[in-house]
Parts: sequence; C-alpha cells; structure tokens
Amino acid sequence: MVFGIVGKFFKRIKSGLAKTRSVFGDALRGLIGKGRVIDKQFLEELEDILIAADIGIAKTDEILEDIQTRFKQGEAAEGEALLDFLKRSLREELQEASSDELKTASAGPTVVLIVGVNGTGKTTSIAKLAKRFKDQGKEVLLAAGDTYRAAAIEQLSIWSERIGVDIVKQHDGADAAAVAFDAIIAAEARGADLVLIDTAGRLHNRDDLMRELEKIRRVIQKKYPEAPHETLLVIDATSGQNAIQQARIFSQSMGVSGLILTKLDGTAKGGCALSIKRELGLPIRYIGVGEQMDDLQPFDPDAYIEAIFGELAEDE
Ligand SMILES: Nc1nc2c(ncn2[C@@H]2O[C@H](COP(=O)(O)OP(=O)(O)O)[C@@H](O)[C@H]2O)c(=O)[nH]1
Ligand SMILES: [Mg+2]
Repeated sequence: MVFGIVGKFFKRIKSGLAKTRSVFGDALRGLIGKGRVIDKQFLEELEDILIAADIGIAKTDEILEDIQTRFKQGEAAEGEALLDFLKRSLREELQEASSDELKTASAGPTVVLIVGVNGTGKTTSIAKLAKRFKDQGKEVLLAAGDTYRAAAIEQLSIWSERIGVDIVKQHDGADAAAVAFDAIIAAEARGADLVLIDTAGRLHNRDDLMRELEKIRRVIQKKYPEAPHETLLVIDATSGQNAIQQARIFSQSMGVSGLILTKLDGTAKGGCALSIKRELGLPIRYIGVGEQMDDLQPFDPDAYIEAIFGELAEDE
C-alpha cells in the first residue's frame, strides 16, 4: 500500500472522508482525467474545485501559479503528473504534523485541557481519547470541567462508565478550576498517566468563558508549572470560516498547542484541514471522522491526502 498506511486505520479515515472524496477527488479526476491542456479554462476549473473543497484562497493561488511555472502553457500535461503535483503540494502544506501524539509530562500526570465552542465535539472527543489511551494501557482520569450545565457533567459521567475510566466531578455551577485542580491531585495520588479536562463552550458571554478557562490554567499551573502539557482546541469541520474565527479567539488567550478537527465525515469540504492549519499556524493533532469510539484518529497527513484523492478507494 502507498506510504505503508495500515489497513483498518486507513479504512476509517477513508470512509470518514467519503463526502470530500466524492466531491473533490471525483471532480479532480474528472477534470484531469488522462491529461489536460494547461490553459485558462483548465486553471479556472481547477480553481473552482480547490475553493469548493475549502483548501483556501492563498493555497489555491499558490497551486495555480506553480502549475503555470511547472507545466507548459497550451500543451497537454499528463493526468498522472498533474495529480502527483497536486498531492505533493497539498501534502507539503500539512507537513509539520508532530510525530509525537501528545507532549507528555516529565514527572506526574500529563494534563490535557480540551477547549472549544459548544457542540464542536469536546466531550465526545475526550471520551474517544480516554478509550484510545486506556487501550494503550494508560491510566486515564476525566475531569468534568464543563460545570455550566448539569447535562454536560452527566454526559461525561456516562462516558466514563462506558469506557471504564474514573471521573472527578462536582455539582453544576461549581468552580471549573476547582474541579480541574481536584482531578490533578487525584491523578497524582493514584499515579494516573493522563488527565483529560472537559470545559464549557459557552457561558454568559465570551469574556466570562475566557476568564474561566484562564483560571483553570492558572490553578493547574500552581501545582504543575509546565501544565497543561497540551491545550487542544476542538474545531467543527462543518462550520467553515466561522471555525477559524472561533479558533483565533481561543488561541489568543489560551495558548492552544494543537487542534482536534471533528466531523470531517459531515462535510465535503475536507480541504479545510489545509486552510485551518495555514491560517492558524497550529498543528492538527487528531481528526474526528464519525461518531464511533475509534473515529478519532491521530492526524496523518499521508493518509489524509490519500483519502481525499481516493485512488486507493478503487483498489477495494
Ligand atoms: N459525525 C460526527 N459527529 C461528531 C464527531 N465528533 C463529535 N460529534 C457529535 O457532535 C455532537 C456534539 O458533541 P459534544 O462532544 O457534546 O460537543 P461539546 O459541546 O463540544 O462537548 C455529538 O452529537 C457528537 O456525537 C465527529 O467526528 N463526527
Ligand atoms: Mg461538552
């Protein structure tokens, strides 16, 4: 298999990105097919496809320019060569994905703070991460830091039971920072490896929310100055440019270290991984490609590009 991508893992990504592949991949192959004359019409059609997939204007312009310098105008370029060029160009954009899954603590538990707007998938992503790390033999502890709604605490409690990991929680309306602090103390006491902290995505207003999140960080840092070891911002891939706006607000005040891009299965605009990464300059750490427990995967640029182009889709 190309790039040595593991079968089962790749299957999940491939099925999760089916919408993007059926629009973007198919359109590309339709346009380029067995080759194309590089002319104005071709460039315009290609531009439409790249923009429609949400790859972003900056990257699209770059690709169009590169094509004009690499391929002779007015002459037929081989389909294979064009597709290869496009793949490599998009792949480059996603390059610096870190090879480590998560930055871990040198001593004591690794603390991961999960932030993002309501409904983006924070709580379910925490459940998926907890399951993932538990399966790797790690001891995981959840912190129900979205104390704004009782339902949010309940939701995380249900996940903790299903997955079989412990949870630290208080009543709704409790101080989220206190919950986070309790969780860290508990994690240290029992020698847990990983603490995943859920947070609210909405409070009375944005300033309140940012203050609450900052307070959580401050309180954690009293105990472990280098924590949280990761602050992952959850972004809903179906919300387009809006997602980038939200991300800016969070990353300005929260020291976000990476992104979890959810709901890629719900959009044909899977190219947003490129525009989001480019605009925010933050690495994508995990992608959500469905509602099942194993539908959160470490972001693998090679697998991602293969899945949206989809040549491998015809192999099976
Ligand atoms: N299809 C799909 N749905 C997702 C994904 N991630 C989360 N969801 C759904 O999004 C909804 C909101 O998720 P939740 O974790 O409660 O969001 P929160 O408000 O940020 O905590 C739930 O119905 C999840 O099942 C994903 O990758 N794909
Ligand atoms: Mg939630």
